[in-house]
Amino acid sequence: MTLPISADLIAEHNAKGLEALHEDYEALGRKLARTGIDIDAIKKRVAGFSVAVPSWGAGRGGTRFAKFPIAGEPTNIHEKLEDCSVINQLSTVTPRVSPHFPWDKVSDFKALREEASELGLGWDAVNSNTFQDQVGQAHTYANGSLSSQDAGARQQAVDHNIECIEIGQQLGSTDLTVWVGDGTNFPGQQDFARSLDRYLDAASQIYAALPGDWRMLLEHKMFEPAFYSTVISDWGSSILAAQTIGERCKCLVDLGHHAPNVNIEQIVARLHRFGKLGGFHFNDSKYGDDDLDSGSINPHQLFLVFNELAEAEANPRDGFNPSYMIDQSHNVTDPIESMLSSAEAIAACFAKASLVDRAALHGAQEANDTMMAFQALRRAYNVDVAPILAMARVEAGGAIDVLAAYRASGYRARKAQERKAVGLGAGIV
Ligand code: LRH
Ligand code: MN
Repeated sequence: MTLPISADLIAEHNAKGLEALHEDYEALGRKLARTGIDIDAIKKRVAGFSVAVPSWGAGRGGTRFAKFPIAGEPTNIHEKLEDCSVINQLSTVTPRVSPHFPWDKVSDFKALREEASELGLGWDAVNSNTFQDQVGQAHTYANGSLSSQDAGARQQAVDHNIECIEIGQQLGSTDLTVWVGDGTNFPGQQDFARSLDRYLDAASQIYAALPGDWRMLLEHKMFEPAFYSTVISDWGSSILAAQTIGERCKCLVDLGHHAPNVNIEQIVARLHRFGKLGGFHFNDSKYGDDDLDSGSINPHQLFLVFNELAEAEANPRDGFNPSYMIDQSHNVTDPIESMLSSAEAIAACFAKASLVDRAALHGAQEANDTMMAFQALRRAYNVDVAPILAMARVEAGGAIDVLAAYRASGYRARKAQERKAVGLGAGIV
């Protein structure tokens, strides 16, 4: 394996902080032991945690107004994999990449799989794209894809999703994420029931092509690109569609796809209750689908989502195997730094949720002791788990301070010399 950052550089960086880390870790260990928690057990859980990074997040993102590229940003999937490898090398919690097609299309996927494995990376869910027209495409998606009234567009979208499955099989993936932007901008533009029925019929054709060990993850979204109605607009439409389509059709929760202040942690509990919790796209937002860094706006909500995941893990329904993936648009930061920071925020919420005294919580809930129930969560949320995350990272060959190590590596400046410049543009990629 030839990794982009030298192990010596990471060791050198860690050497400066190791003594302080051990001090902080032992102090936290003594504090947690007083409440009966074994810090090494939490570290072991954290060492087993991972979240996938989106290939499309390795480059700068943008809005409809503009995208401002940075020097040395990746220009193809090969360079994106290199950057994703840097994130995993330093964080040790992002060993998989979630690709998007046709953005990441190559002629030899077997070679791409080997290339990724050489970089210490595997593959998570593959994402289809029927929200953009490709050059030379026979049928436009301007009026929708899986729900389009145009049978040709629907069949084209079905075929594309099946092609994504075939690509995913070559990469070793076992999940297909299906997000469609299908919807309307005007009342009356399309019939809600007929649109959904067309979607269900087309999605069922994709499901019929799903290999036995694969899942199909439906991603709901309230609005954008449609601004009056969206075919799969919320968890209700998604779970009903997943129940209609098939057992291995599950629901994916993109945190940014809900109206402000929606109780997303309750949606997680509901989807799990009915055995339909398939996965996540982690990010954060203040207004719309802002695709901001996970935990950067509302870290408490992310903690409450992981609290529900800890409850779900303890009470499996049709198993418990949600895919954890990041889905962000890095418009103003170095994408590698944003994904390092986001992976840390996500792992921190997983660790804090593991610190909740569930017996105390459940006891207080049964006793209607509201304050003590809330305090059971708040006590865990208030723990600074950074020493646990850093110790787990160091023991896995990662960096104590991921951002400092990344900056010390001079990786981006090096890539700015090697890579061709990305042109100005707009949009997410
Ligand atoms: C839609 C979405 C979806 C991806 C796209 C890049 O907003 O969240 O998951 O296909 O972003
Ligand atoms: Mn998403």
